[in-house]
Amino acid sequence: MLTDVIAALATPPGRSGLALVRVSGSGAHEVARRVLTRFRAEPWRTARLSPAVHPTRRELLDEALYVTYRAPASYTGEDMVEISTHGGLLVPAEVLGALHAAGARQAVAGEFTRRAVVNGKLDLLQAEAVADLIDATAPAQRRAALGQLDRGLSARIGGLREQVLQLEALVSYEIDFPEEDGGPVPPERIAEAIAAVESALSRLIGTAGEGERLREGALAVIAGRPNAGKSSLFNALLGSERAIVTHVPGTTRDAIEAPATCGGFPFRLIDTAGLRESGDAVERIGIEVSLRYLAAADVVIFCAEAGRALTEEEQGFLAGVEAPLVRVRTKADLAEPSRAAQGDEVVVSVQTGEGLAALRARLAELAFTTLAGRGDVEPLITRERHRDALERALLEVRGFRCARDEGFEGAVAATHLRAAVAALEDVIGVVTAEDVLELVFATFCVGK
Ligand SMILES: Nc1nc2c(ncn2[C@@H]2O[C@H](COP(=O)(O)OP(=O)(O)OP(=O)(O)O)[C@@H](O)[C@H]2O)c(=O)[nH]1
Ligand SMILES: [Mg+2]
Repeated sequence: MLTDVIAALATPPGRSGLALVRVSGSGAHEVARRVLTRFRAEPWRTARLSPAVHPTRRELLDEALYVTYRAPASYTGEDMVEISTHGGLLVPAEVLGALHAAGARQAVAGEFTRRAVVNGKLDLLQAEAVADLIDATAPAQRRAALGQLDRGLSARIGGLREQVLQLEALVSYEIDFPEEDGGPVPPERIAEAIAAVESALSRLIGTAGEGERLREGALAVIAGRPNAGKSSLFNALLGSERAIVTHVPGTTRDAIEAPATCGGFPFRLIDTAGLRESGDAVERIGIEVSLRYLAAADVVIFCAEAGRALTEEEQGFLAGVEAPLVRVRTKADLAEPSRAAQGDEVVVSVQTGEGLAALRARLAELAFTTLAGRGDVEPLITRERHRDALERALLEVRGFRCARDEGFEGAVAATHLRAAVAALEDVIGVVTAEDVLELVFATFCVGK
């Protein structure tokens, strides 16, 4: 296991008041001592001031604040030093350079958290939660990440693992005492236990749709005829003039994507080219792109001006939409109020701001129905990695049930349960293979 001393900036380079440089590994304190002239390791976890100098040139680089940690009581589980320097481009980079000159190696992306996992400070789900928290742009993402960091998901999957182990214990009686009448454990009891595990696994797998959408942002595609006010609505939902708006129909030629938060949930909002028969080659391509996005949409926001009847084309389009749909009537400020709303339409005006809050709420409800309805009490799975492993576990439990039904020998059937336990352990990261670690930490930032 690698425990050499690593150092990296934990804050992004750029103009800022402060920056944080982290040092970790066995020998981290000695490395820091060569740079921080007034370094003292103890007392641990106490902030102290020291000049930071280059170890060979002896040039003064900064007046820094530092905190020491002793293994295993640190984020990585190793000896650590965290140095707060002044911010900006130069000072943090020079302090980091000094630490390298003093014997530290530049950390690779995610290496601090990876060491935390290897040293048992975090399980794999918690490490992923750290990355999710850093990437969070919407409050719902933060809540899910914090719940996962607090071992909410680990505990749930640990509970499932426990359930499978108990099932294994139940059937092991049968294996040990096969000739007893019906075995010491009534078969119904085993059947019930199998059903309970299967349904608990299915329930958790059922959270994957919204869970993965929560991590990635729901794809909300704005569609409608040219000039319907799509780009105006797109800009209003973003709160910035991102897309070009003109009175000329066919203004938007290409799909434009931007992240937006609606009702506390993350969305990837797409403005598209207006849908119509067009002789213009560029516009036609734009329309084809619109249709591709529509096919992938989690929610479709259909726009038509308030106060007019929908055309046959529009009605045909609406009939063909498969994703959840919000029907929006735009430019409410121009329409007569009595004719504005119909059925479940949301009437909006980007001029007055009318209806925008209602539209945001509706989008959150449609794209995150369960999450928006039930709050955050239940853990959910947010990655393909989790879903794959849980599906494997479910398949093995089903395999176990079938093997029993077909009268396989108990020990043979039980191998399925072993495999199910292994799949669940994979998700939590009880024993983690090197390639799984590589995959999980590939997307991390340096310094985390
Ligand atoms: N008064 C009023 N005008 C609006 C409103 N929304 C859009 N408009 C106007 O309607 C015209 C078309 O708006 P866009 O947002 O460019 O329409 P679009 O659907 O993106 O059009 P294409 O890109 O051509 O498909 C512009 O002149 C906007 O200023 C609104 O709420 N009130
Ligand atoms: Mg447009």
